[in-house]
Amino acid sequence: MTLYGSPVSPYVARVLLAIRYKGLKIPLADAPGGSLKSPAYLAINPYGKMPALDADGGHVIESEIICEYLDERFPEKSILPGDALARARARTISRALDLYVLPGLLGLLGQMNPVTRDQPLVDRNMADIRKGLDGLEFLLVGPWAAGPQLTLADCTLVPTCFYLERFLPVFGSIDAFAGHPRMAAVWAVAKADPLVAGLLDEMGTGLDAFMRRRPANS
Ligand SMILES: N[C@@H](CCC(=O)N[C@@H](CS)C(=O)NCC(=O)O)C(=O)O
Repeated sequence: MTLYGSPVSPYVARVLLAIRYKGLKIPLADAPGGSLKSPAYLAINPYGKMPALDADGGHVIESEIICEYLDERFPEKSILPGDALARARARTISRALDLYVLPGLLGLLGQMNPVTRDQPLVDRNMADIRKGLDGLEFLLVGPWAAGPQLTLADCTLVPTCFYLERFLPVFGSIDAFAGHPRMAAVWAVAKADPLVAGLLDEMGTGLDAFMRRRPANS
């Protein structure tokens, strides 16, 4: 098996955390054909997005589906433990982050420069992020996102918190963690875990390199 993508993507990082928690050895590689829009990669993922998993005989796309696929193939150390209700809780937290926090957060990436910033867009995204985080405050269980151990919910929450911590101070208007104590508590538990800490280091290195490569006006 091979996972295509870069750890700077929160969607790739989510799958990497699942892989590492499960103790799997699946290498990470750049998109075949040299880019996400190459014919070779579009034949794997027609949306031209990372990640994609070469699953030995077929491909799986969409980060959450890849995580679930790996958990089914290698059930030994599950990221969806417990009964049906516990699994639903973990999936709900992961889905809520995907739908209600990550789009607004990643939409800030092109708004870093105060000179070229579209302030109404930033304000809309901030309002969306706040609403998403308010809902999560209700959903999170603790000490990990969905209970006593790392689950699919944490695989999504960790990369999201990384970006909340890196991006929101640039815009100055909300402190995601001060206003959301449950989120702050889960984030503190996650960050103290060596597996998570290693991934966060890789994401940080990747994001720093990505920002250096970006045009100065974005
Ligand atoms: N829903 C997808 C989202 C994947 C996604 O948006 N990946 C971004 C990187 S963070 C990407 O590949 N963007 C490239 C593009 O859209 O051209 C998933 O969960 O896998």
